[in-house]
Amino acid sequence: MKISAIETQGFTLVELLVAMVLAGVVTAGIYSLYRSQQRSFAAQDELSQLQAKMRTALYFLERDISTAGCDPTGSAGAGILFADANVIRITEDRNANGDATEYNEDITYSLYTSSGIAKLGRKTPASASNQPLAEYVDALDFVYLDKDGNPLTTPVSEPNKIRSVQITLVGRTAMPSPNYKDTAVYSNQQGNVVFGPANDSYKRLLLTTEVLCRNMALK
Ligand SMILES: [Ca+2]
Repeated sequence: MKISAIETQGFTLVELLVAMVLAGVVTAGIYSLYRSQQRSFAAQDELSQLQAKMRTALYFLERDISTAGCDPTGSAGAGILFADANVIRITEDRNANGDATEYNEDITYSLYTSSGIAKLGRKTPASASNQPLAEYVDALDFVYLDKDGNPLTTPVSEPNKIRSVQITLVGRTAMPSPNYKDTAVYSNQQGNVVFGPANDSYKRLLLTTEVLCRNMALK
């Protein structure tokens, strides 16, 4: 009688199987939720990295271009030396020694490719090689405006007429996002397309600003 009582209180094989299946379903559900959360965190991380690198790149561009032509002695010949739609070369005599060809004084910005990755390069001085400011940059676009705010044809034949520069950057995440397709067209402040549609799985960010070149008004 005692043994029989224990038997009736135990699990049948069917009950055990049902319990195992239920446990399996719950575990699979938890794992699936965990995976999707993990993917979501990774995507968030990619996006914040993209924002950080783009803001840093734009900060350098703004800082250097806004002080182009700084020439305290008036003898360094500083200014905007080359102004094309995707390349800019500026000089400034930061240490006021009458020479604007030194490191951090003669600066060229352009896109270049190394190890198969498109990068925004900052080259200084002119004889140096590109230093990467940001990776996975799809577009770097400059629009040069004269004193009346009219765009100058590029490459600008008379860079001394430049009073402000509209800078537009398009960058993407390093990793693709599953189930995402970037069909967007990216335009500069003039409404001209600078990139896209890429129709790929990378998320992108466009940053644009207009920089006043105060020293250029003194030319
Ligand atoms: Ca100098």
